[in-house]
Amino acid sequence: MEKEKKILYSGMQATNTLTLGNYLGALKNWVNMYEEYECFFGVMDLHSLTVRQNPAEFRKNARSLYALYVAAGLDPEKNCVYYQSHVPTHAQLAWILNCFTYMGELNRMTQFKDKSAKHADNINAGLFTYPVLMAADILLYQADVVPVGADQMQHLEITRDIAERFNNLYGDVFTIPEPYIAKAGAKIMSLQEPTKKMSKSDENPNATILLLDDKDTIIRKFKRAVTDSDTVVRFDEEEKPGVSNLMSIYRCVTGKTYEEIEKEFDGKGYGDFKMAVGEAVATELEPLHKRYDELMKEKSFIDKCIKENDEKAYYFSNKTLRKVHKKVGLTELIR
Ligand code: ATP
Ligand code: LTN
Repeated sequence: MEKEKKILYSGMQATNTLTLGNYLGALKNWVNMYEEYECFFGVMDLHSLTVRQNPAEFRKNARSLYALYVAAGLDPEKNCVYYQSHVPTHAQLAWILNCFTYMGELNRMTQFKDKSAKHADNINAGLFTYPVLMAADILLYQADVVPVGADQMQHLEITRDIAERFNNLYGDVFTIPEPYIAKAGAKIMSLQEPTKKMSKSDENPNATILLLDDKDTIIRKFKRAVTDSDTVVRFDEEEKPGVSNLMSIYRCVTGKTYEEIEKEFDGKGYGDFKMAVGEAVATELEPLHKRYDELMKEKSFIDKCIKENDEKAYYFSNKTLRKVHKKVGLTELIR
């Protein structure tokens, strides 16, 4: 592949079902990236194994994630959308990079600290080396940019450190990736505790809008969203975090500015505003639901996309892996 377009890489773990936060903060912004970049998006199923999974459910979630990517508008003929576990180069490079990563660096990762507190009975080595596998994902494709939410910045920094260390030893093997944080939707907050991030592992079902929630559920959850005792729709994250979060969701789905939203609801109460946000989100998700249902039935189409893109990902990533093998002095395959 000629490097005419810059390369973009991202992905999500195949754990649980996606939230409106994952959609507005990540997926929705990926859809048109192919116009500017050569894009690779992984279903990060190897990363999901760092937390114990029920095998049947896990397999279903991974398939559902792939279908959600496509239903949201990621065209698998214009983007390389593939399964991480189907492309062996990821685990192969991760091993090598493990030998170029220090325990001290990994010890500083806040996600490791958070996840080990949450899963105290299963603090496995994979959870510890999670960022090294993520570095391998990114570096294998020589990615120039990696769109992620603010919470993944630390992992991107360690990726850059590992790449620079390797390049200093062996010459320019890896492209040093830049993070790309979307302007709108980078942090959608919980509907129940608007100072906390909307997260798919939240125990309160009213705190999160799931991407596959039906219209009634979406509207009901927005009606129950925590706001404040005032009645004015005004953007002020400090004083009015609940209302501001709803405004930022409304802005993401309608494209309206905060001033336009303030004007639209001038003199109206929170009831009307919440209803409008719920309706707008449900309308945005309606075509996605329809396409998702169709895709889950079009087994052969999805299978074909997975197979072709797995092969493309392997072809591309294997070039980097072979270069790495050569540089570190592993003996070449005899053909
Ligand atoms: P968990 O709740 O289990 O930590 P998560 O909902 O944060 O999971 P990830 O798979 O870690 O989901 O994230 C996938 C992508 O979605 C990442 O790029 C992440 O930054 C983004 N993302 C997740 N939650 C939000 C949110 N509330 N607002 C904006 N972006 C988000
Ligand atoms: N750690 C990321 C998922 C992820 C990823 C990647 C994102 C795994 N490998 C490579 C971007 C690039 C997460 O939890 N969101």
